Amino acid sequence: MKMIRPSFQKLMMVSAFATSIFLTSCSKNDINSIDAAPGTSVTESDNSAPAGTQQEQVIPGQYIVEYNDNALNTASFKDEMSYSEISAFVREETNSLLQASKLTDVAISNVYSSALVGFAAKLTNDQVATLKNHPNIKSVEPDRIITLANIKTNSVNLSGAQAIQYGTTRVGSGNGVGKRVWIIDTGVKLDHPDLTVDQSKSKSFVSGVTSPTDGFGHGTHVAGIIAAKDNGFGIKGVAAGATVVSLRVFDDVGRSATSWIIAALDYASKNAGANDVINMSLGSNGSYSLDNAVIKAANYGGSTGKGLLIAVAAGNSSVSSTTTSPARVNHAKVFTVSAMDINDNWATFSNFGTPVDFAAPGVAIVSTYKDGSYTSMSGTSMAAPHVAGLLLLKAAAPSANGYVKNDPDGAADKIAHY
Ligand SMILES: [Ca+2]
Ligand SMILES: [Ca+2]
Repeated sequence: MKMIRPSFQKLMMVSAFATSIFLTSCSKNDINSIDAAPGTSVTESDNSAPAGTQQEQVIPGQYIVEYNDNALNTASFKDEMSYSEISAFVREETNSLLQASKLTDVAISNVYSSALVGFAAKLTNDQVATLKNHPNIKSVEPDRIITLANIKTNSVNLSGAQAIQYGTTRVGSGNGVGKRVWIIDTGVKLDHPDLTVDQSKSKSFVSGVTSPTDGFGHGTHVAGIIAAKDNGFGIKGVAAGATVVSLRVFDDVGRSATSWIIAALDYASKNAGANDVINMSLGSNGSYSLDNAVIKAANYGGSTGKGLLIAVAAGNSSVSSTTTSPARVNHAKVFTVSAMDINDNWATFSNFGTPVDFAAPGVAIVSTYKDGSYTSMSGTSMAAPHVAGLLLLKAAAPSANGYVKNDPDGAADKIAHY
């Protein structure tokens, strides 16, 4: 179906991943052609720099602070209070702690109440030292800003009957209507005709940006793989017709910060329902706070068992995913996903290693796009949402069907299946 030139794999690898947060898709200028379904035509759109040339840099004076697990016992009243009430409580307690510690002029940019409990703030070196020594503080980590290059796309005009994509066929699909996925990404095109977006719950965590729509062109693609409607046109998602919530953490030029991503996890933890799913087709080099926020989201609800199921992209740097957050998180409800092609062959850009739970299709995937149309993209960003769709359908770990070929770590990943 898709013709891939030999240069493909090399071009996927441009990421300076060791020092980057990434959106785990790659440029598609390497895809020679797309044999689209009947009634389709293919056009090239090649007006951007290669994806993967992202940079991650510390934001001077900006930190993510986490409380010890029982310092502010928000879990004990999380069911009685609204998200804004519980957030206000953490802000109040934080102000009290800062005052008691004689820390003045601290600008708090985020408070976290429902995944990890803590805050993000501007701090001087002396203030950081004081907080690190405070008995109620577990960690103080520099916040980082992440800048992405544009993503190249091959736009696909799906003007005929609905075309079932190979990835959906390979992993299996079902009726997702009434199920709900929270997508932490560049936003989602809110009125794409092939998607059902819950606009009231969707939210931007980007500083100075209020709209949760997709200004960059990545999150809408992820959304379609998971949840495109079974409606006779366009494509069909793995959990077709599931409701999408856009949690936007990248701005129009592809910039994010670790503190924004944690804010999105925090919001989802409190507001999601039982058996909801989070998709994270993003990552960075190791971040203790980001890993911890994912673990806390997966544990949310504790013995009541609500805890969210989370699909995470392994990353695109051909390295062990043990170097990558949150891909390296090992948790029964967190599923790290490597990428393969239409023939079950390993996508050589994909990260590997023991954190990987499943392989899924991630090469030349056609899905919904930010302008309301359809496009092809490649990356572990496209593999993770196949697994997110299965998590929605099963409310549990996917089954498996076969093993990926040529897995570089010598332990072939199971291929996710309904
Ligand atoms: Ca459709
Ligand atoms: Ca493996």
